[in-house]
Amino acid sequence: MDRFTKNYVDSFMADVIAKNPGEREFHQAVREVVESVAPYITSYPQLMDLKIMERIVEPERVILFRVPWMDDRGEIHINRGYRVQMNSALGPYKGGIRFHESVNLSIMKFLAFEQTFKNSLTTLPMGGAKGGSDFSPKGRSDNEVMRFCQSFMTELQRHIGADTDVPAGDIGVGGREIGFLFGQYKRLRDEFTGTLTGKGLAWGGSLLRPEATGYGLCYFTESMLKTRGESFAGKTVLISGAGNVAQYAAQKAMRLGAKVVTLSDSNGFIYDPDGLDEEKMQFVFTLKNIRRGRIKEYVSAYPNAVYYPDERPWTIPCDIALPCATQNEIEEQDARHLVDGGCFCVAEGANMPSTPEAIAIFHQNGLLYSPGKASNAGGVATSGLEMSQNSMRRKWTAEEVDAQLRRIMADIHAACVKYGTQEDGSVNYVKGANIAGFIKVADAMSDQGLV
Ligand code: NDP
Ligand code: 2IT
Repeated sequence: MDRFTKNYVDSFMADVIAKNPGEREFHQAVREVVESVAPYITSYPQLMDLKIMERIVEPERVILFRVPWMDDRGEIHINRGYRVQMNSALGPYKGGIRFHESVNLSIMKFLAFEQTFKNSLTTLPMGGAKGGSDFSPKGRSDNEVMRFCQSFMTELQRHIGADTDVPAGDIGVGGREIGFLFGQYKRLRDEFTGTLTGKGLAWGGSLLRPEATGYGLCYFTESMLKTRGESFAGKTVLISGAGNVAQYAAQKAMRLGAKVVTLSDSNGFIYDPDGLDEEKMQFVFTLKNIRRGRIKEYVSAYPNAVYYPDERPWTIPCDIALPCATQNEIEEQDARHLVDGGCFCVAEGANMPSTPEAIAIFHQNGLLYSPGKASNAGGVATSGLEMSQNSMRRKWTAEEVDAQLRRIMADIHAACVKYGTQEDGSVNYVKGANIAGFIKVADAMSDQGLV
């Protein structure tokens, strides 16, 4: 980076930090994008004059609201609801809803910011948004979750719509929550539209949407591996998380011939030296999605496996790591462990799971490394396909959706290669994804005038 570009990044970040004090995750996500696109921006004075980057980091709208609800014992709880409508240059706002006790404005803004570039990469017409609440469904009854979702949607419904803003799931929001949210939306607005994605298959959902993020992650990883003449076959794979993304990443990696040896949750991880198989996967689906249990229960069913409480999986030797839990779950020391353990490929299923220090270690050691906005885009891409099916009032077969998902992931990989190939022939997927995602949004914003 030349001195002029470095000065641009430094002064830009100083402004962002001053304007958004304490928003650590938001600063982290912005810095990564600005560092990638600064050389591009500084060579196009028009983008500088139009202040495209200054506009992109300012959400078009932030909605913050009270969510009161009553638990099964009659006690009243007050949570905070959010919807950050970041950018609508490419289409209606689109992005998930997260229910987790850690949710705050910084996390919502970083996710909405990432979503803007991710959605641009999918090639589909979607703007960027994110929403959620500091409510955790963990340990709550179905009735409590329903009452919370109804209260949340009672306010959110006035800000969303099929052509305005289309939410979906994320951490803590799966099929059950989308059902309750959709029911209340329909009741209040008296319309059966595709305003949420991730819906049930009988009422407007798309085949393969539940699988899409994990499957798309594996399709993207296959393309990365292919650049080195490699594949999943025979590789040892670490996966973190045990939720939606982790489950289907594990299933697909296993079906592509890999040995998946770990899964985790916020309490610890399980290591199964024999690897997952179809039967073990069914156990995990039932454990997590029906019984809503904890991953440590895996070792009671499969005693060859070991449970490591309060630890992350990254110390286990592997070839490939697929982080699928949450932001900043791979820190510098974890990255060193991965490198020392023989890992040569890290593809992110979660959003921003690697810290900047961890990413630097991956790059220094020549790993194949892809940021979530490229490799986990299959989820929102299939949400885009669900929107298309809803608009046409049609339903595509699983084969049709899978073929489109594969094509989209291949196109995203090609875009990363186009904009991220270095002089030595290696691909910097961070640079590639950020520049490719940015150009479309920036061009659309210049076309649409000062809004
Ligand atoms: P789920 O709620 O289904 O699963 C989340 C998993 O991650 C759980 O195993 C959870 O464990 C674990 N986890 C959550 N927070 C933490 C934490 N602070 N520390 C350690 N573990 C944690 O969510 P998803 O699978 O949908 O989402 C996982 C990641 O993928 C997120 O980063 C999300 O933003 C991203 N993503 C999701 C997409 C989707 O379509 N669902 C699309 C693209 C990205 P526990 O039960 O203990 O909380
Ligand atoms: O982070 C993400 O891309 C998601 N949680 C999915 C969003 C969506 O609208 O499907």
